[in-house]
Amino acid sequence: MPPLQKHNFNAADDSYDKECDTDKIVVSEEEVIIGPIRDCPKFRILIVGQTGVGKSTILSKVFRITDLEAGVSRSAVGTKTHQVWNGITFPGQNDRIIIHDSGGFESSDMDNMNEVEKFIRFRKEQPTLSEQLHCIWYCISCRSTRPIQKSENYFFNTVDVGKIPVVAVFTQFDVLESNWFGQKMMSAMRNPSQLDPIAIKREAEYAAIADYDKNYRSQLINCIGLTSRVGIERVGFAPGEDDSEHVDRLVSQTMKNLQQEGLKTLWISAQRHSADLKLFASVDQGIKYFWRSVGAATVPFVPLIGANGLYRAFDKAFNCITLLWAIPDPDKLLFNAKIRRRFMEGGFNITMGQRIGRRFLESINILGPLTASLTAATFLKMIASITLIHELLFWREWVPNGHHLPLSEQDIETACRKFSRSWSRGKMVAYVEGRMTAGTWSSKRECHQLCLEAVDMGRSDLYNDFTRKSFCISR
Ligand SMILES: Nc1nc2c(ncn2[C@@H]2O[C@H](COP(=O)(O)OP(=O)(O)O)[C@@H](O)[C@H]2O)c(=O)[nH]1
Ligand SMILES: [Mg+2]
Repeated sequence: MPPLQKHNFNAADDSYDKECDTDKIVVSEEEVIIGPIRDCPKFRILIVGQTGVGKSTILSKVFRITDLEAGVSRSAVGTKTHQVWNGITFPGQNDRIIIHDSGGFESSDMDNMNEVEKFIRFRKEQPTLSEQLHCIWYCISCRSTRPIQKSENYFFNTVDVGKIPVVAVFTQFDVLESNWFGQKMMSAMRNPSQLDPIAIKREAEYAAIADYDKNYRSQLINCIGLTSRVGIERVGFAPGEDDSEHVDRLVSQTMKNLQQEGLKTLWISAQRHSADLKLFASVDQGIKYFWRSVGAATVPFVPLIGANGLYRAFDKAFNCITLLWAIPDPDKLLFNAKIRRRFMEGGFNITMGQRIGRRFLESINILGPLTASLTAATFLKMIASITLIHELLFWREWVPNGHHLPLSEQDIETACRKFSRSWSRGKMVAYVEGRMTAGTWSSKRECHQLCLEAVDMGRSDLYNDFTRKSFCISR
C-alpha cells in the first residue's frame, strides 16, 4: 500500500497549477475505484460449452474482441484438454479481460470436464483477487433438443464453484424462433389468402419463448433446484438482426450475480457493450470524488473548497472515468495532462490558448472565491463533460470493420471539438446552471440526480447519427 497522502485542498500555493503527472498520482486507501482496478486490472472469466454453441460469438459481442484465437495466450500448455488453463488477453482490443475458454468438448467428454473442475479448484485457492476467477458462463445451445446431459448434470450438481458467480447461458435462441416460424408458415400455407408473415413472426416469437421456458430453462431448474444462485439467461444472434437487447440481458445478468462492489466496477469497465452502465458509474464515482473533496458530509452541504481542491478532485474523477470507459489507449493519451486539458476546454468551450488549471477555475468567478453553487455547478459540468466526451470516443471505434484503430490525439481533438460546439453541451450547461440558480444542489442526492439529468440532456443531441445504439440498462 502506498502511504496515505494528505492534501490541503485549500492551500494557497500554486502546486496544482503545475502539470500534473496523473500516472503518478498517489492513491489513498479509501479510493473507491482506482484502488480495486489497480490491484486487479483484469476481469477473469471462464467460458464453458460444447463446440459450436457460440462461445466465441458471445465473447466478441460483449468484449468487442474480434478473434479469440488472435488473443495472447498467457501460458501455452499442451493438449486441447488443457486449453482451459490458458488465460487469453487482448492487448489493444480490451485490456480489462482474461478469458479462459474450456475449448469445445462433447457432452460425454468427461476428461475435459474434469480438467475444468481442477482449474476451478486451483483458481478458488488463489489468495489474490487478480488470480481468482470472477465469473463462469456455462453455455448450452438451444439447437440441442436434449440440453441437459451428463456434463451439465455434473457441472451444476457436483463441481464446487464456491462463491464464483455462474451464469447459464442458453445460446442460439434465434434458432428456436426460426424453427417455430418455419412450422407456422407451413401450416399457414394451407390457407394462402390469410398469410400474414409479420403476424406469424410475432406468433413464432411467443412460441419460442414458451418452448424455451418449458424445455430449456425449466429443465435446468429441475437439474439444479429452484434455490440455486445460478443466473439463467438466453441469447440469440441471428445474422443481420439487431441483437443488442440480448447482449444487454447477459451483461446485466452477470452484473446481478457479482457480489463484490469492486468486481461490479471491474465488470462495468471490462464489458464493452453497454455505454449506459459506464455512464451511470461515471456519474456515481465523479460525484463521490466531489463530495469527498468538498469536506462536508452534512446536508445541506457547504462546499469548503478552493480552486486547488476543485482541480484536484476533477483530476481524480477524470482518472476514475477513464478507467471505467477503458478505451483501448496504447499510448496512454488519456492520462496525459496536456491532452486532459482538451477535455476541459471542450467542456467549457473556451479557446485553445487559454490557461486551464487553478487560475482558470478562479477566473470563472472574478469577483472572489468560488461560491457554493458555482463550485457545485462547475464540478457537475466537468463530470458531465468528461463522461460525454468519453462516450463519444467509445462509439468512435465501433463502426463496422473500423474498430480497434488505436486512439490518436486527432480522435480526442475531434471528439472534444464536436462536444464543445454541440447543442448538447449548450443544453447541458444551461440545465445545470438553471437548476443551480434555483437552489436544487443542496443535498448529495439532488446533486447526483442533477448530474445524471445533465448527462442525459447532453446525450440527446450527440447521437442523431448512426454511431449510437440505444442500449438502456435499468439500474
Ligand atoms: N443463428 C445463430 N448462429 C450462431 C449464434 N451464435 C453463434 N452462431 C454460429 O455458430 C457457429 C459457432 O459459433 P462459435 O462462436 O464459433 O462457437 P464456439 O465453438 O462455441 O466458439 C458460428 O458459425 C456462428 O456464426 C446464434 O446466436 N445464432
Ligand atoms: Mg470458439
